[in-house]
Amino acid sequence: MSVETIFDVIASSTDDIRDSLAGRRTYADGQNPSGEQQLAADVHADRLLEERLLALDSVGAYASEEREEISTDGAGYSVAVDPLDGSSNVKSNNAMGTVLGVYDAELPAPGRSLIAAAYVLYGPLTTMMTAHDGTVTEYVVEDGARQPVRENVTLPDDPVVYGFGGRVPEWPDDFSTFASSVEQELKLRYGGAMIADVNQVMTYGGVFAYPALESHPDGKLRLLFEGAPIGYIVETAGGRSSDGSQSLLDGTPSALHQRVPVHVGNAEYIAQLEERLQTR
Ligand code: FDP
Repeated sequence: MSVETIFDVIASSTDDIRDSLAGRRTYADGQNPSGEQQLAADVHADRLLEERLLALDSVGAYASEEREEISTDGAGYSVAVDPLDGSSNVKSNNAMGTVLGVYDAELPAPGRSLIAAAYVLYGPLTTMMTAHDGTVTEYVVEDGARQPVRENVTLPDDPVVYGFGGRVPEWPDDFSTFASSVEQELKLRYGGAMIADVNQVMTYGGVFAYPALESHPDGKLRLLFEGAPIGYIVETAGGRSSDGSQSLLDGTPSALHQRVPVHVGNAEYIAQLEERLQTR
């Protein structure tokens, strides 16, 4: 029940987040803890979700990609939020998302402490994907309310699409070899916001990756806010996730804003990837 209440707060905040975008496409003064410039829209969504999630009795801690410290308010679950994932897409008016992990532990904690995760996709429609109690459900969100459109979501058996982030010359050779074989089988669909790209995989089947890069051996995405919650959703839907050698849920973060290479999708592709990366 309390997890559904957390999901309801996220759903009921989507109109406010969407409505705030028009006037907040400019950069704010600060950087986020990963050293990236923050947009006014990132800061606004972060403050709004902090206030609304911490107001719930079931939530005791709020951590976000946009702030250094964890905000606390008594006992309860720890929520880790990327308030606006893919926010560099605000400028070009392309899709973005919100990502949420509900951890039954003090943060930083491994993905195995997740008891639920969800994401919102701000596309032509606002949709939400939730994973909890072994089930993934997709909703359309209208006027802040969730209407289920797909229950017991599983990755399609016949994968169709792939999307890989980072500059190709920066990919390690073994990842490039894996990518070349994927290109022979699947169709490229890449938009530059993890949530939008992962949602294509959840819809059509396939594989998404933001791999390790030569300049960033740990990749770009953050384990607690992005990698683990997405891994939890994809694995609950029957797919697999990997940091290159193990499930994203098995990584133990030593820092709140730790980065991780992210690979998620149909099991056969993640198996191929791990085989390729481990035969270096
Ligand atoms: P953004 O920086 O626009 O917020 O982690 C954030 C993210 O977007 C992901 O959503 C996306 O997959 C990735 O970074 C894209 O980064 P680059 O355009 O720097 O490759």
